[in-house]
Amino acid sequence: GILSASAEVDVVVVGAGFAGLRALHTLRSQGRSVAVLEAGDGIGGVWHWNRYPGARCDIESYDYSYSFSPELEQEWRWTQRYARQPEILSYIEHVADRFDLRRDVHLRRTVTECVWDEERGRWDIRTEGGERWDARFVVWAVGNLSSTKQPTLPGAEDFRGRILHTATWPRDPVDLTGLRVGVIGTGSSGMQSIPILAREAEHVTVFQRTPNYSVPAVHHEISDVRDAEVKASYAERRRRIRQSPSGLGFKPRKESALEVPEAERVEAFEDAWNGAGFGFSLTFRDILVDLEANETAADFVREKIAGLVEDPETRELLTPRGYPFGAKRPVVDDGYFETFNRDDVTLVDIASDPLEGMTPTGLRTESGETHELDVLVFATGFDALTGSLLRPRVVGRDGVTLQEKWASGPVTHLGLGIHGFPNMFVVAGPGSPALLINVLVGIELHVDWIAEMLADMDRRGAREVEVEVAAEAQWVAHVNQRAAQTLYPLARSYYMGDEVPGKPRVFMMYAGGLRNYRKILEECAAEDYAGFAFTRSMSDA
Ligand code: NA7
Repeated sequence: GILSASAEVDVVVVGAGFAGLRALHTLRSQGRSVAVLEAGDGIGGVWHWNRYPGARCDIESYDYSYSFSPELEQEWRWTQRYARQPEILSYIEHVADRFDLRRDVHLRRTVTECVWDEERGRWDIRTEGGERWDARFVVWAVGNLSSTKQPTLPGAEDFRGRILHTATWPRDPVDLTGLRVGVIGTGSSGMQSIPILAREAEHVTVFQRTPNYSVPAVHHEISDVRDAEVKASYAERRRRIRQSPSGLGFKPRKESALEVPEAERVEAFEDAWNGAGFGFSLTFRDILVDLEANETAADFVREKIAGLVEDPETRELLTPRGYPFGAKRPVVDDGYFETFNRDDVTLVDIASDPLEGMTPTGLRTESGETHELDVLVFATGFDALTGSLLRPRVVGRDGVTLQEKWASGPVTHLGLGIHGFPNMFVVAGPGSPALLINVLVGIELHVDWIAEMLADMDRRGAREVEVEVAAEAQWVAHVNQRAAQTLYPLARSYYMGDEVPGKPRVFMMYAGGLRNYRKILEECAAEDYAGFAFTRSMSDA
């Protein structure tokens, strides 16, 4: 393409989801010029793309929202305990209008290259359309679940039906009336959409590789009384959540699951099952760290599943075994297991009989069995956490690319910065608690911390900031050590990089919890940004 002259800004933010928009708002209010480059044709990130039937957040609406503006908190009226995708997207649109964010968001700009210019101390950013941006800082806000993954099935090009992916679901309504629908994948996207697809379609066939643990969402509409109640003490609610281990309202008990009598333990699980949603894994303090304690939770869930599914063979196939509860992200579902009691829903176990390919009219497994389909839905997830960061060509000092730097897994200091890539930050990505906590809390923590660091750089007249190599090595070791204290490595999941064949198997996130992480960030800042090196401005040098 023809390269236009580059546009100069202080900061380029990549991505216009929750993280990118918060970065824009905060950095712009410091007087910086900011350009947000967004690949999609709308704002909202994950909530722009994931329009599949049943798409919802599994964290409560009041907590999965911005906390920077008390006025915004008071004005916005959530209608559901767990908001559906359209409601979250309209919230994001409202925020964009209310804070006049759109004028600095540039849609349909896929960043292809981002190269550090050593001499000028600036980033040279290029988009697919041939645009160039020249920025002092780059902030990656590309999301952890944004590079979609779709397995290649031989013969797919001959399939006469329609192929859809949950994460790129069309804007226009999809009419499934009278159609035979296949779904591959039983993560959150599959388990949220299957009950709804089953109600619409003629027949649904679910192709399951790994059964998942799930906890019921227990949805409800939010009454005016409840809304007023929350809004009367919103600041207190936010404060509590910021101090919590995972950014959820749910309070973990202090005991081990093993030190309370069985009746009390079951009662605690029962309570959590009937309303805690994602907080179920925090019912006792050691569910995610002690295998024996975990087994009590896993057993409880397995028994619940047994009570929900009528057919013994289907029940057995739907029952997760052989890996701990919560070691791969559990689902918060709404009627998933009961859906298999319908006679127009079939479960196919592709662990024992893997998919071989597609025919013009359906799917074939290795045993030669065929399944006739009009529509095939991929609910096969994402190249998580690192996928979208490694897609563009990011070139730091000495021509080293991020792909080279991260060849054996993501390496960061505090999840925020990377040695060799000065003046560059990542929001709520690998090396941070990211998806192990309420990501909205993680995003706001990061953006405020980065903004504070930039203000500090202004004060000291620093031109560049870069992670020190020793600090980075220490952080990676600490992240690994934290992960080793948990049960996460015992499952095959995107937490460990298992979701993409050939991806390095390392734990991707900081597992020490929000409270510890916040303390570490605060201490780093208080110790004059330990682990970060500043270069004086040219005039001072
Ligand atoms: P997930 O949670 O990564 O789930 C993907 C599902 O697709 C999972 O059941 C996978 O089975 C299955 N899958 C993936 N690739 C294949 C292939 N090649 N063959 C068969 N089955 C496959 O993605 P979601 O979109 O559901 O949810 C992502 C996050 O969004 C979720 O964690 C919440 O944070 C919200 P597997 O388990 O790998 O055997």
